[in-house]
Amino acid sequence: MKLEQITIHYVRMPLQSPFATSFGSIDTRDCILIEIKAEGLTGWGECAADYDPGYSYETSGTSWLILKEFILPPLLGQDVSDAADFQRRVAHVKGHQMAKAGVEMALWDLWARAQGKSLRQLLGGEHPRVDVGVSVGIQPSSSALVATVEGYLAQGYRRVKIKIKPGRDIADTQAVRRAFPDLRLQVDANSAYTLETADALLPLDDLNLLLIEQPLAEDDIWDHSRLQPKFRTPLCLDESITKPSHARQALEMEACRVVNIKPGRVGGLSQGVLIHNLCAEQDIPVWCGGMLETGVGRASNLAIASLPNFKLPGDISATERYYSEDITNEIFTLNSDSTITVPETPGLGVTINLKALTRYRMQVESFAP
Ligand code: OSB
Ligand code: MG
Repeated sequence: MKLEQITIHYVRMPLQSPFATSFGSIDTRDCILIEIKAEGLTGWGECAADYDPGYSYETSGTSWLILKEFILPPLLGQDVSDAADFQRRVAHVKGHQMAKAGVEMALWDLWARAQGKSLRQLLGGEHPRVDVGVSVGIQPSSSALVATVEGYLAQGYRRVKIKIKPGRDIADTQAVRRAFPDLRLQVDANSAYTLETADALLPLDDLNLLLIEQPLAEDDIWDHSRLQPKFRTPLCLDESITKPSHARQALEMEACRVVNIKPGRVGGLSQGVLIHNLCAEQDIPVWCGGMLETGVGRASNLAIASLPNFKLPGDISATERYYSEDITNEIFTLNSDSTITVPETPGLGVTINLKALTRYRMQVESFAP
């Protein structure tokens, strides 16, 4: 489709409650929404980069710059036919996967709308609803954590992930396990340990966890391969996998036994599908991570999570877990079986609430050929 106009919207959304991880705490979520007009249709995408570089080197600020200077100009006025074509056109930009992924998402929305198909159909997703869980930030105390988890269980979530960091790891996880002996439970360290300090995590091996997510640094895939044999619990990589070749290398090194796929982190939905397929061939289960997305990114996550090798519940929670007012008119709710229904209308299956968009928008810029 010939891309006639691209608009980038910088948005700051107030979170329902502060979200604390090993790399910091936030009470607002910044993101860039990408709007592309082509052949009478409009597609929307979301760039998942955070305001600060705690999770990844990419930030909403760097994404804004890279989009404006290097990714959007060569696309304007061009006929971009499919994801492979898009990836070729942005291959001159090293890294900046989240900036690329936001544009790819908007293009998928356009391509799907043009064909009258849902994104799930276009990606080859099979499940009309997907298993989901909730990612719980670090709380003021272990007892506060147990109470927060209890609240989510009362809402119907059947899988919980808790964030950990040095000093807030074993006791917190033990407290949750003691309170909920049968809960599907996993932990996420967001790379807060080193190969030397990660021995502190060994007691987690007795807590029947689904997985331990990203204990070591992003660029320490090799060290994860040294750490995994010390645990019966599967390690899962998040930050380390920023492209399909990293997934292949991690599996060759046996650095993990589960992979977290975030389309944003890996450069787009097409790259997420490639990693999904690679893991499926090797019997490595994957699941869909989250980045506190608005309804736009959430719709995209639901579509990819409906592919068959997404064997573990995703970090895709109901809208109300994140925002009291979302940027989309559609609100995602939790079904009684701890699933969320994948949108079925053409494209991403969501529409933008323009009032909310203008309320939360800090900056907007439009580009045409
Ligand atoms: O590591 O999975 C992560 C949120 C922002 C950045 C990184 C992560 C997260 C989450 C939240 O865990 C998942 C969600 O969107 O519910
Ligand atoms: Mg993670």
